[in-house]
Amino acid sequence: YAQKTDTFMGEVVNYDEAAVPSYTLPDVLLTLNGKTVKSKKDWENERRAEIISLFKKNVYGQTPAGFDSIRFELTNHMPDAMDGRASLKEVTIHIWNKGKQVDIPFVMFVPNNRKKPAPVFLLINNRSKRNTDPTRLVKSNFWPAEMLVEKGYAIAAFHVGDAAPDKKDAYQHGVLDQLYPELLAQEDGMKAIGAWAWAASRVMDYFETDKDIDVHKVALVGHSRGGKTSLWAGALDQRFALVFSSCSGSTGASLARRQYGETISLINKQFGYWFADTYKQYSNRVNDLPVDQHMLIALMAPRPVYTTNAVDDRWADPRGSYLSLINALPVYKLYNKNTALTPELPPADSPIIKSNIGYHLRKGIHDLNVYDWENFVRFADYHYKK
Ligand code: GTR
Repeated sequence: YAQKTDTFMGEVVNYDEAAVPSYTLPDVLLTLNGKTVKSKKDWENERRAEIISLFKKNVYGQTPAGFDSIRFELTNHMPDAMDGRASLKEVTIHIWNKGKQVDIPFVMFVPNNRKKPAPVFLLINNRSKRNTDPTRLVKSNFWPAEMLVEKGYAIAAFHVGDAAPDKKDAYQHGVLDQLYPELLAQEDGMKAIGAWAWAASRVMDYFETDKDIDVHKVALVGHSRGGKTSLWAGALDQRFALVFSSCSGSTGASLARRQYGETISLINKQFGYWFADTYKQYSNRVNDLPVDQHMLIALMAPRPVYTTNAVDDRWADPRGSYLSLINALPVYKLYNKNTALTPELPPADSPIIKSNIGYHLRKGIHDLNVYDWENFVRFADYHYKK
């Protein structure tokens, strides 16, 4: 017996499919001045940029134009980590803008047994740094580094807190107040998620300088709030070849208009500091939002994208997340990119791998675990033809 409603922060939370209101999604191919996009050229030259600016203005906030300089400092290098199977690199990225500086450290293991630069998975880590322990005294299913190395992939991670602390009273202390104070003053300026996505792109800047890494095979992974971020970062920065989003839910992969589980109103109440202030105006009028999350998925096209849900994670609305994928299909079709998506949400533990849009619904709770990573690797193997 599953409860059909709940209350949280003074609001009713709907978990009843029958109570999902009827809604009309904004047409991903229809431009603001009423033109239907029919070619990838029109998509790329017109509608794609329009959708990015709608997400900036109304959801995730405006992003910075650039910075004055960047430097990568190798702070630790162990060529014989993991019993000789991998090289450990710890790098600190120093970024300067208008005389101020931010340091973003990250950790990476690169497999030693290879003849070519390695493809890499970069995790946007929103949990404790213990999960990405460079010493490997702590091993975590959230970042199963040994398994990735064994399968021929490099694995890297940075922590969100080094770009913007994940706290409502402290998120500004980092990228925002140091480098881009003007964005903090703007009603539609980016906040924590914007800063985390920006940091993912700075790690990408580093990969472009490291001959051990195949820059054409950089996969971005995020879970939950990190999964919202991986989608937004993948939309903004097309250097990411593959994007994985685990249990990202509201303002990630799930359609807002379904109002199932976490709503815009609830996420703004609890986590307003992740999004632009302008997002608050949609708390009680979701149907006025000029975007919905299928348009975020569409921004990945023609690159492969993979999202997940967990059966017990109704808060993240698994069906609403699957419907985002389905409603992003028109853009993949412009590129003649086929998918193996079934019209309805697939059963639990039946991953869709051989497809430009991949998906699985996993049994169990809201998490990112070895089962998820194993399927991410299968998806990458398939697309990289390994
Ligand atoms: C929840 C939040 C979700 C999701 C999650 C997480 O409390 O409501 O949107 O981001 O946290 O990041 O684990």
